[in-house]
Amino acid sequence: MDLAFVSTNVGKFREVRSILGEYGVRVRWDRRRLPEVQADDLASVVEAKLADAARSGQTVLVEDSGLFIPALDGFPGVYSAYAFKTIGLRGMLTLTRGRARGAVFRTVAGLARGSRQWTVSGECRGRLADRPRGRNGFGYDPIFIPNGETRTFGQFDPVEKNRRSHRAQAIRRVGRLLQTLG
Ligand code: ITT
Repeated sequence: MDLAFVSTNVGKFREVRSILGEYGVRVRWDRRRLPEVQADDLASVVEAKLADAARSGQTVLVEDSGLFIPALDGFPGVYSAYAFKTIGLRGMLTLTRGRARGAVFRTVAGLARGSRQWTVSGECRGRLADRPRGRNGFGYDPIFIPNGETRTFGQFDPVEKNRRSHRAQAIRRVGRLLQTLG
């Protein structure tokens, strides 16, 4: 089976391709920037992305992810891409200095086939590192340490990250869904 993954982010594409490969799904990268609505939850962003991306006769996948820091009332959350581009990893660590280190990565994925649509989610709990560590992954990976670990996602190899990340959980749900749909 073939599926189009619509995203500008090559790091996401690589992870999604590898995970859905386990389910026998071939993922094509549709590198389009979809208009991102200003919404305060990932699911609303995904619904809007899906409405734009869905094409009749194709199976289309989109997702939106974010890093939620409880000590900052959930910031950057849905503003994660903007915060990454503006204040970056160092800025995020400065903002959180002296505060509780807890952090949660969340992904909401949306799948469309014909006129039918599904959304699934995944999350990974952890904490912020004191400084960026590791060169793997992308985005906030060098400052995020999943629970039960001492290393950041930036220090995980891609296979390890795909075993436990927020995206891996959401995309495995997509894989199982596709299997039941046939
Ligand atoms: P799209 O075209 O798919 O929207 P994007 O990079 O704009 O790509 P998001 O809005 O979902 O995607 O991403 C929010 C931010 O969170 C962005 O800066 C990402 O780099 C970062 N991010 C998303 N998933 C991540 C992950 O697994 N590890 C680290 N950072 C991640």
